[in-house]
Amino acid sequence: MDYKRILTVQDISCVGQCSLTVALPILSAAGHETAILPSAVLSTHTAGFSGYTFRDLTEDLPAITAHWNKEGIRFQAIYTGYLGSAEQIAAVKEIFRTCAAEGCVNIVDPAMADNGKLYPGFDMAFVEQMKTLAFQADIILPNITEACMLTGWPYKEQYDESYIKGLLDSLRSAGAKTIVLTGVSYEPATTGVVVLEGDDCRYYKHKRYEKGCHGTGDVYASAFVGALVRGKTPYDAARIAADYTLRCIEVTRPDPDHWYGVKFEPVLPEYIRMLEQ
Ligand code: PXL
Repeated sequence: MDYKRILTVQDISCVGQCSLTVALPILSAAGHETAILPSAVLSTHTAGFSGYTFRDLTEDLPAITAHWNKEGIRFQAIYTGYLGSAEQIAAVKEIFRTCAAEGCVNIVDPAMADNGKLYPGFDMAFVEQMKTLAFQADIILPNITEACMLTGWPYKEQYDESYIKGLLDSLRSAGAKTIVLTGVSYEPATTGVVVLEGDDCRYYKHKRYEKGCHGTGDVYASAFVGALVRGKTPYDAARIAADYTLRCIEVTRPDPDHWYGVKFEPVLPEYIRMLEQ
């Protein structure tokens, strides 16, 4: 197996099983050297806890990047998630420009919104900057809310295939390359992911649990990147990530006290087996 070095840029939520505390173990389990760049440090994530601390690390990024450049450090994949500020996005684009090894794949999860709303602390100025990052990436992994914000397409809770096709067309017209659109559900019992690569558009459908769990977007994106960098196609990586995330939800559901994230760790051996098939 090829040994690849990935950089992931997202926040450290010290408690809450999301962003870097999820990405690092999942990418390591996939067999990749994983470098991390914290975009911000929070005491917990912002979905359900109150009074969390937030330290934006935007100011640190240029010096970190300059040091990596001086050392000649390069990455075969760069994967971004939750970022700390609109101003930080320019610094992340500089990392894409200067720290990419030849053939580097840039993957952007525009982690900023869900269920029709921006996460606390984000505003439309952030969305405007995120557009410039997302539309230069090789692969984006938005949910429907994020895809609507990136394009101005109206957000709807109930929709059909023509609505999703319109949303994908808008993303494409805005400059998106490969699109992995998550949380696409046409009936209550199922949900899935649409993968648009070139002219090839495929839907992977699976069981849907009525109550969603926090942190599944980050588990999904990390498992996707781990599989992609292992050489899986975007569609196969999207399928493996969906199967793994679903298993994490199944393991977590019986414990009502575990509302803030998913128990992804006990399921890592299953993820590794999925990668080997
Ligand atoms: O899972 C996305 C995410 C990442 N980081 C922080 C968050 C969230 C979602 O709410 O609050 C800090």
